[in-house]
Parts: sequence; structure tokens; C-alpha cells
Amino acid sequence: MIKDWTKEEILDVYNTPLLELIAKAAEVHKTHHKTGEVQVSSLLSIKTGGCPEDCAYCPQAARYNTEVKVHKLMDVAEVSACADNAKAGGASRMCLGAAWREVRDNRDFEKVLDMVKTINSKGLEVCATLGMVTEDQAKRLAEAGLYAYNHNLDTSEENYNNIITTRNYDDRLNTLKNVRKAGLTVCSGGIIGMGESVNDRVGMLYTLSLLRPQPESVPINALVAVEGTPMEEQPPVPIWDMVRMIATARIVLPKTAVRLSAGRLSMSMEGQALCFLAGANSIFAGDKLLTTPNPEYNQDMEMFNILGLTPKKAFADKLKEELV
Ligand code: SAM
Ligand code: DTB
Ligand code: SF4
Repeated sequence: MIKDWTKEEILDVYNTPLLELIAKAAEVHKTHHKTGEVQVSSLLSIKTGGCPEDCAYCPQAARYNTEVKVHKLMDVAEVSACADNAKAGGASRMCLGAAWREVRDNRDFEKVLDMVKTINSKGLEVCATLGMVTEDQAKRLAEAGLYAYNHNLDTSEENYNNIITTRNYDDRLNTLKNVRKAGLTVCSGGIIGMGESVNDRVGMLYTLSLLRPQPESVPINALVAVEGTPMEEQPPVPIWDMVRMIATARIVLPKTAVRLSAGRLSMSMEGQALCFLAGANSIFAGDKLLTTPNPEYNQDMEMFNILGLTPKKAFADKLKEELV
């Protein structure tokens, strides 16, 4: 049985002296995961920019003046070629991202279902992040072969309205519920470095830790401060905060894949090594996230060699039953 954490307990974990916290998290990691194995996911922006939402961190929101160029939904053949490249590069999962508020039941959705089928048939786990979905849409994605759905809580319930006003926390939780009901695996995490308090970081982990089953995957993003967004002046988040956040996530979500997500380009190899030691066991690889740069693939493989990490194979048994 997974423990029901209180916010106070999670705060105590977060505030543990750093080296002790890393050691504790490493212990939990060893108990529940193959240490040294890291899931490598490739990201592809299938529809870029022009989004109606007002997420303060996001370069794809239409209302901010960023350098992102709007691009309509990609063609299935193009996406298929990208999947071949990702597979050849060693990725076991491919995540498709669309700058949509929500999925609509139209031809674009049919096209996305086709993309999912095509990538799935190549033996890659397919993940999608398309905004809000209904239970019916989630079911159709599952039938097409989708493995996971990414939908981030991003921050605490209390802080949500300071970051996004065009939807609320319950909308987010509701989509996560729909995704679960459709039998998909859940990927949900958030961002640090947006000016949130430690209580907000803890609050987000608290909500994620209480989901039953707990999410199979939790991405922890360090804000990529993009010019033209309201967050452009945010100072870079200290690596120590990232390590603390990952270690705390590892402890309160023992069986989950914790993903060291956006922001790695500004982290040293030593910093990332501490994140892996603290329980991170998943990354996005490839020189682009959705619209911002990410380390070169070869650079990451060199890091894996130095640290003795190996990429995880696709389709490990679903952990869902154990996450209850
Ligand atoms: N539009 C969909 C949605 O919001 O759910 C899917 C795509 S959206 C870009 C996916 C996630 O990317 C966001 O929830 C956020 O956590 C992350 N993200 C976006 N911009 C970011 C940034 N500048 N730095 C770090 N993470 C970011
Ligand atoms: C997640 O948590 N991080 C990824 C993925 N899920 C979709 C996205 C990061 C985006 C960073 C900003 C950009 O490249 O546009
Ligand atoms: Fe749109 Fe998603 Fe960016 Fe928000 S995070 S503006 S919903 S693309």
C-alpha cells in the first residue's frame, strides 16, 4: 500500500538536509527501480503556437509576443519519419505535443489518432499532450494505441490562478480522471522556478501523491524563461532546488518514473548526476523540447556512458496495479 502523505510530512522531507535527503531518495529508488536505467523519451511538437490559453510560462500562447512561429498540425507521414529517427536514436517513447486548450472532435483529432497508430506500430510507446480531453476522447486515444497521456498540474492549487487564468485546477484534475478511466497511463508533473513558494512545490507533490493510482510518470520541469512571456525575467532555478524537488518526488511517489524534464541545457553534468542519484529515471532526449533547445543527443549519450546509465526498453510491464 502506498502511504497517504500529509503536506507537513512532505514539507519535512523537502527540508531535510540535502545530502541526507539525496541518500534517503536513493534508498527508495533502489528499492523500487533498477538503478542506472533511464527511460528516454523523444518530444515532437505536432501543432505549434497560437494557443488561446494564458499560461504565463509558455512561449506558445498566442497572446505573448515570442519568436515561436505558428505551425498547423503536421502530416502523418512527417510524424512517422520523425518517429523512425527517434527510434534509431534509441528512444523508447515518443511524446506528441499540441498547443491546444482542449481536443475537439474534428479532422485534426482523427489525424492525431492516425499518428498514434503509426508510431505504436513501430514498437514505440506513444504519449500525447493535447490539452483537456473528455473520457470519450481519451478512450479513442487508448484504442488507437496511446500508452500515456501527459497533462501537468504545473503548480499547487493555491498558486494556479497566479500562473494560468483561462482554466482551473479542477479542469486539470478532471482530465486526469478521464485519462485514467480510459485505461491510459498518467503522466503529470509541473514546473519549478516560476516564483512559487516551497509550499507551492510541496502542495503540487501532495496532490500528485494522493492520486490513486499514483501517476506512472511525473515530469519535473525547470522553467525555461522565454523572452516575450510574463516569466522572461525569472532567474534560473538553483540546481539544488531541482535536486530537492526530484528527491522529494521520488520519496512520495516511490514507484513512479520521475522525469528530469525541461531546463537540462542550463544544468551541468554533475548537477544532472545528482538528480539521477536522487531518483530521476527519465529524460527527454533530442536537441529540441517543444519549441526550446535541449542537449544534443550525443552529448546525453556521453553523459550516460560517464555515469553508467542505460536507456530503458519500450513497454515495460504496466505498473498500474502496484501504484494503488
Ligand atoms: N497544451 C497542452 C497543455 O498545456 O496541457 C500540452 C502542451 S504544454 C506545452 C505541456 C507542458 O509543457 C506544460 O504543462 C508545462 O508544464 C510545460 N512547459 C511549457 N512551457 C514551459 C517552459 N517555458 N518551461 C518549462 N516547462 C514548460
Ligand atoms: C513536460 O512536462 N515537459 C515537456 C512535455 N511535458 C510536453 C514540455 C516542455 C516544454 C518546454 C518549453 C518548450 O520547449 O516549448
Ligand atoms: Fe497552450 Fe499548453 Fe502552452 Fe498553456 S502550456 S499556452 S495550454 S500550449
